[in-house]
Amino acid sequence: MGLERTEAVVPIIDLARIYRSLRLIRRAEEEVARIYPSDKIKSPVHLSIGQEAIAVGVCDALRPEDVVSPTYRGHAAYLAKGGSLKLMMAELYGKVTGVAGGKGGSMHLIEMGHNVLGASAVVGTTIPVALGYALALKRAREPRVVAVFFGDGATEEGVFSESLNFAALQKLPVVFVCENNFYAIHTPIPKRWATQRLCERVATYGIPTHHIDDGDPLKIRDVVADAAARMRGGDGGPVFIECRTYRWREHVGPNEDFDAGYRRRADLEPWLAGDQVEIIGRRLPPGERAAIDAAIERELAEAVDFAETSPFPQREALYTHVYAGK
Ligand SMILES: Cc1ncc(C[n+]2csc(CCOP(=O)(O)OP(=O)(O)O)c2C)c(N)n1
Ligand SMILES: [Mg+2]
Repeated sequence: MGLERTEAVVPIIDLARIYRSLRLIRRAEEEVARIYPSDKIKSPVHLSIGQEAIAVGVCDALRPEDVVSPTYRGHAAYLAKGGSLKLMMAELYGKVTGVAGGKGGSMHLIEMGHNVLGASAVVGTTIPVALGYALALKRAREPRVVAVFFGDGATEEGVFSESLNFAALQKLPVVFVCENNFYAIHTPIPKRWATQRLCERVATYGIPTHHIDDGDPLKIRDVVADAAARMRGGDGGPVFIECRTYRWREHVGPNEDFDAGYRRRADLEPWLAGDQVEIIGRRLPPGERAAIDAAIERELAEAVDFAETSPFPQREALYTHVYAGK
């Protein structure tokens, strides 16, 4: 039998912690966008401004020993899981102090100290890797769970369907998190899917599904906390959450793109009105919120300074980390 849902297995909701995480990610990415035209950031950036609440809701329900598998749009999952802002910023600058020694960039964040698996630019490919990790955890009987993030576009890859089947069959402790922002680059879902009934499709594999429309991090947290408690008790297989969301900036790069012809600024308006950073922020006492904001600005300034003053890797670094063990 699975564990009952108690405070012992589900951490208490701490709105200040959730707000801090949301605000940190928002401000970090705004800062990346501000710096980007200077060309000091050497890596393409896929910003998740507007989508932060999904990673925050998921990660707030996890424990430090749990694992997340982000995508190339992965700053939010990395930071929400506790990854260092300084080391991320240095990575974006291509500096040797970055999380991947300055050789991975924004799309290849990795931080095993916080159980953040390496991200990849190749759509869908991290899903089976996350499953492999979950299989290893299950075989070792470790009460840990893996949350794997991917976009709506990734659900079109064959490996997504294979992974659903395998995870359901093996009852793997995996939380599948689809960040459905309605677009794969510039192509909207109606041009890609015959129906929008993603959860129904996933349910046919024997996986419980949840659909969250407004990006509310507390609802997302609740679903993940319940699922994780069941998985830790050895009594739960995978779960799938479709979180609808909206990408406020262009697919890759720091700018808005409402003049690109594939979507309208009016489509953004409801998402601005439903901005979870604001919604959660308004629930805090103003003084507490201001103190969190001020601390984040200090942390950001330190991270940018760290990235700017760190050295680039040496030429010899080109020949390391090419093959495993070297
Ligand atoms: C296997 C593969 N096919 C195509 C691409 C090109 N590509 C990069 S991002 C992307 C869109 C993916 O959309 P989605 O999964 O919805 O994620 P989002 O970018 O919206 O977060 C595509 C097609 C790729 N990187 N890898
Ligand atoms: Mg998408």
